Amino acid sequence: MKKKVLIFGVTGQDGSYLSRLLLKKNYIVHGVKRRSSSTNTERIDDIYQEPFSNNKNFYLHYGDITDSLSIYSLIKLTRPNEIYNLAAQSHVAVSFQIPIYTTNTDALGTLHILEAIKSIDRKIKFYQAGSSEMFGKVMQTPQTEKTPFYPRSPYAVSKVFSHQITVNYREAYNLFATNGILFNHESPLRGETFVTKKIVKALCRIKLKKQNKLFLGNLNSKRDWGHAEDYVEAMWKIMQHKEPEDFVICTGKQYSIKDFVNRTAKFLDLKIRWTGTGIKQKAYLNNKCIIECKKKYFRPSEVDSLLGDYSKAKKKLNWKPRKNINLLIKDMVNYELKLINNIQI
Ligand code: NAP
Ligand code: G4F
Repeated sequence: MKKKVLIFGVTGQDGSYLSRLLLKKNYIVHGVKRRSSSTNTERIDDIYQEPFSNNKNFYLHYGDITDSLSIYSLIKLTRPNEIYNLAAQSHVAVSFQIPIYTTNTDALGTLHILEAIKSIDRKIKFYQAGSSEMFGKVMQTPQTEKTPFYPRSPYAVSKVFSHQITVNYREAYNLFATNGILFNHESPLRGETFVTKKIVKALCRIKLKKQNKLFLGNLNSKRDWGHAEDYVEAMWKIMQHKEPEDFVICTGKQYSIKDFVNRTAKFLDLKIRWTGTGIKQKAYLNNKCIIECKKKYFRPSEVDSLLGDYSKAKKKLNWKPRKNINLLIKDMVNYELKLINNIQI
């Protein structure tokens, strides 16, 4: 019999890649989308597009992880073998502006799902989308599964709650409940306001003379960036492991935001020149200023440096990242250029 999966957050970057992976692995995929006044299914429309195509292995349901009854009903209706909780208000900077909403979704939402599993069927496997943001003001480098958490935003604090409650339900009720501690992962489907997408999109548009300037925040923070396609494979492997355990998923390489800008500019053959330091940094192309920093993009408390160690995942799951930062940039730039050119037509 085919395995069934229920994905919360199916309309997001990871939801889209995970759905494709699991459909290829012959799963029946049930995805949960939120009611929205405008379309929010662009990332999965090619899998499921009524009435043009009707993928018999892919189903969408309305739901919201802050609505415990809707979660309970969906789990009862679909009776999945595996549940992936990818749903979240996933923007760190936004979490400072809407902290209570973020906590309701990113912390309590997880508990609603775990409670439903506990009362419906304790054999359902559960994956929680944890984040390297939980390491925050890092206590050691590189970060491993044993590194203590020091969250620096309402988003990260909520994710720490979700991580710990997942461990607690595993220990207290013997659930197959797992945490992936994923470092930043990007792709052509990355949300528009995350820094990599913002940089790639703007530099492509500047190259094609469709935009004059890009405004950014802190250029000095460092991230360990991987490709979402590689990371959803890790999620699946975590769920197939014989024991429910927690895993750090990362590349083990670190770059600053400025490095990311420079690599993207180089790929696009834009010869940029920097001046200034801190918030006064500016980048010039042919003596025209194309990048400036704005205070509004800085965070009340920043995570300066993230760098992971994926030794445990390599040893126990036989997982390692396939795409490095250059392949990631190539993938994102090519997608963006194609999109802009299609819009031109
Ligand atoms: P994303 O693109 O922002 O997707 C988030 C998904 O959650 C969207 O489908 C969104 O629906 C949905 N959602 C938000 N609030 C919801 C609610 N109350 N009820 C139901 N669904 C809701 O995020 P992502 O990059 O794919 O990340 C997936 C998960 O991994 C998130 O939990 C994120 O926090 C975590 N994570 C991400 C990274 C990363 O670098 N990408 C790293 C570590 C952890 P709409 O489409 O309607 O907004
Ligand atoms: O792209 P970001 O917004 O990602 P951030 O904050 O690291 O969070 C992402 O990764 C986490 C995993 O570590 C996920 F859990 C989370 O859901 C999300 O996917 O910002 C990256 C860095 C930050 O230091 C930020 O201050 O880029 C800096 N930055 C500089 N200028 C900017 C900008 N970030 C954004 N979003 N926009 C800017 O203009």
